[in-house]
Amino acid sequence: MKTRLSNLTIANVPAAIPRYDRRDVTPGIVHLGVGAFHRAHQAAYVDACLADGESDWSIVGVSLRSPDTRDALKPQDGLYTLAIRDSAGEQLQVIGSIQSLLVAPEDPGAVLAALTDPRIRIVTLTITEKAYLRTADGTLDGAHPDIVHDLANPGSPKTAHGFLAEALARRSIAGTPPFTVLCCDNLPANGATLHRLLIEFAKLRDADLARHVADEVAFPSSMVDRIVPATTDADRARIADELGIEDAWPVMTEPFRQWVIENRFPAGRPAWEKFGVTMVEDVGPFEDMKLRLLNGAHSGIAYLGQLSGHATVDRAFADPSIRQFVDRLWAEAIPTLPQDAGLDPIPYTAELAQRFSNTALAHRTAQIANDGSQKLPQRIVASALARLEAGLLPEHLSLVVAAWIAACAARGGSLPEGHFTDPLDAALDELFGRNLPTAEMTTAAFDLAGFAKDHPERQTLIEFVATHLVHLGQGGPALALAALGIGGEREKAE
Ligand code: CS2
Repeated sequence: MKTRLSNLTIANVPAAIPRYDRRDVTPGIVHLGVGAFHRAHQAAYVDACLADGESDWSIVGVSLRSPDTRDALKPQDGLYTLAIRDSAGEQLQVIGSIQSLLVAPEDPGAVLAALTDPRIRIVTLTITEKAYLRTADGTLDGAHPDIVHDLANPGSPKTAHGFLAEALARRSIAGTPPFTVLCCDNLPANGATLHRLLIEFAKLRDADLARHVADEVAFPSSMVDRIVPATTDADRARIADELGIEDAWPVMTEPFRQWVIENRFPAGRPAWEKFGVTMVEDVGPFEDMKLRLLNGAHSGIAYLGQLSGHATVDRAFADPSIRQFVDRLWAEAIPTLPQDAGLDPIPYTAELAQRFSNTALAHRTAQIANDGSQKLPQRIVASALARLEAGLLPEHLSLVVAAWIAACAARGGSLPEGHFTDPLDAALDELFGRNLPTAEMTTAAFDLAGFAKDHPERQTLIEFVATHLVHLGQGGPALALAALGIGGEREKAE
């Protein structure tokens, strides 16, 4: 077996290594959800700041669920390789900004101790959409068992809400200024959303804490972007060969990266702007553009790709029908974006097309297909409803919703069982088992996912989706696309 990457072995690896003495850095950030995305994105930006001499901003990485990341990285002193890949080749960089790793279910007290450490001035989060525990109408799911648990056991929480609320309460009692909470998940107005949810949670504990969270804690919103496919065993083996030592969990990514952050950090922050981060007053327009154009297209590629037998984004995007569909999807979504924000979606989508064509990433469509019920509202449904409100049709956007339903239903049939997962899986399986007529089934799926809840255009959108589902059922994506005049004659579907 090869030697393991660590502080002791790093000096000779043939990769860029941290240009600072890791013994001199102290923690300034706790990150909740220390998965591959965080390690390819925020941790890389912080690494650059540490190398620039800002030595009091290293990261305490917290996993809220599984010990896997800690188990892989602890023997490596938190070090890991970031492999930046495109058709030109691969660039390896060892990242050193994660100084320690905690696993919340094993030791919630240790996580609270980190969060109440006065040196911690920022808490960042990438916990995925579903971990915000919202009901279909977007409010905090107060009946969720983990929320119920955290309200009853404030000293040993399970959820991000429970940890943040308890830590903020303890800091307030101790006279330690609050940390700034920086949400980095793909939610619209992510900072404001988390702020609202945390106030709701705190209200269930006590009114003073709710007031403290409302008035004294900053929740800037941010838009994060970097494509990060899940690491495979083949990646691990290749990186070990290239480094000459073993790295249990290297992270794969693309050259592109973007981070746009609202500049509200009362307790201070690293000078991220020196390394390409854009600090703004209002991140809204950037977020909408990214969610609706990048993530919206990703979900379309994922579900149509799954139904068409394309395992990776680049292969699906190389399919001329899917490519044409994505161009039309962008054309539908662009008019729903804020027009006066000074952002130009045309070069943006041209760059997206290049990024989706990156054959070195092998970004799996099944990975993106996970959690559609949590992702589609902000990626697809919001643009579809905006179009309907403006008297415009959402023909292509609505096909993504239909493809989501069809791909979910295909698992255990033309797609492998459990090929991707969704928090609604049990309810969806039950729904599909009822063999309802398409229109009723679509309405029931909208009810379950809370899509377009109480929106005046809901019924119209359901009808678009149901029509696509009929085509998908009769002739798969080829027929559904042909009905849109893509890859065949419109008449074929009529
Ligand atoms: C993807 C995102 O898995 C998904 O749902 O759409 O993770 C996407 O790759 C990132 O948001 C890119 O920044």
